[in-house]
Amino acid sequence: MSMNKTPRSNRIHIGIFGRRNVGKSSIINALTSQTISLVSDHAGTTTDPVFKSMEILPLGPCVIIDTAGIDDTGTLGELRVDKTYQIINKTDIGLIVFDINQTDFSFEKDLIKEFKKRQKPYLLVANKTDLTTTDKSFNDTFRKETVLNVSATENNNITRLKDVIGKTLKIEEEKFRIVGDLINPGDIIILVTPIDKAAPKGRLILPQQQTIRDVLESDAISIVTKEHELRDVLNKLRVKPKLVITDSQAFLKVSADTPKDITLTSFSILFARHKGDLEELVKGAKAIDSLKQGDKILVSEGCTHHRQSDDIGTVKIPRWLRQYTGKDFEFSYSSGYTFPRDINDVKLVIHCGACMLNKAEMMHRINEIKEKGIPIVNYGVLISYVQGIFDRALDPFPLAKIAYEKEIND
Ligand SMILES: Nc1nc2c(ncn2[C@@H]2O[C@H](COP(=O)(O)OP(=O)(O)OP(=O)(O)O)[C@@H](O)[C@H]2O)c(=O)[nH]1
Ligand code: SF4
Ligand SMILES: [Mg+2]
Repeated sequence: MSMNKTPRSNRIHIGIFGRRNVGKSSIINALTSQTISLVSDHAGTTTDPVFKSMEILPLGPCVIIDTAGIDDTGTLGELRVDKTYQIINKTDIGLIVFDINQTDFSFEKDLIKEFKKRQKPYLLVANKTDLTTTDKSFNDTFRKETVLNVSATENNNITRLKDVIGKTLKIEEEKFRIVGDLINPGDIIILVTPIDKAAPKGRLILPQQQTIRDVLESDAISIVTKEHELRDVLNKLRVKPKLVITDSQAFLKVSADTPKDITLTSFSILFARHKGDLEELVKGAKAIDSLKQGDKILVSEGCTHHRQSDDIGTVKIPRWLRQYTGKDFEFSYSSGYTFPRDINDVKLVIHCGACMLNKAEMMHRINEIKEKGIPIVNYGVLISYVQGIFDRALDPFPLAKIAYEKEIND
């Protein structure tokens, strides 16, 4: 596709932030190797955010947003600060640029906070490395952050910067795909969707629809079947499917019917990753084994769907937990957009697949629960755990497996 035909909304937005005169515009020039941003040695040259569409290799079509330096004071300054925060909302990735010889970092730390609040990725860029003779490391100032040392005017480390931008964006994109990052064009994906009493009349539920859509967007092929026909489908196929995705409730049967050399996972695990934080939800599974008789467990659902007689949250999950642990627990329930605040004595939170919640809402819940030190799992993770198929269902997600193994070894 020609870059001119890529609409701005589909381009990667890279926002450049930082104090005045640190070299933001110069970094853009270096990234694009062309002079499109006005550079000068007077602080405050770029007064309004400048949007430029361009193609940056290997990133593809981008919009670079050159912001005004925002360490201004006074009313005009406040307005500018405000504008900059709005720009953060528009960016897919932010570069927080500072001068390598700088000693005060309060401003950059404030910017980091704004990015974190919005769950936006960012990189720290220490510019003007040509003006320092010491080998500076910012490990003490920015623990856990990625800091890249560059020189915009000398073109030092700019290729690496592009590379890291690309990698960070890729990780971010993967977080938001349902399954697209796991499959290739032409792959066959089998979706197993039981049609039982709980299934809505005349349609498929949202996670199934969205997964089919994501498979199609990857130019892959989706075959939708019920659990009883799966074996037959597999026999009729001449090529091995890339992946089988099943409703968690049919996991045992589907796992038995799917040959071990075919990757199998569940809709809820895919959505745990898509909507929340798979690593955190997987780590929470460890708590299942340390639950004590009578412990309080909160089952939380994202919407108030009509409950069936063998409802998953109120009937099946309590039953499975009792069977697995041999203990009885005190369950409480919440549903809809409200989430109980007074949960300090809860030993485990079990959340639904959150198909009706957006990622921000689910992340907010996970973070709040995590801050209280309470483990959280979701339906899919719990079901696969108590049914002994946890390991298999997590095979496509090595990062989550590592997080879990770390947790049990701690
Ligand atoms: N030595 C050196 N000078 C640099 C480097 N990057 C930028 N400069 C200089 O720093 C000054 C400011 O650069 P700009 O790119 O205009 O900085 P800016 O952050 O866009 O500034 P505002 O738009 O005013 O906020 C210019 O004189 C640049 O030539 C670098 O890596 N090394
Ligand atoms: S939001 Fe939760 S409870 Fe509601 S339909 Fe989706 S998974 Fe079920
Ligand atoms: Mg500038």
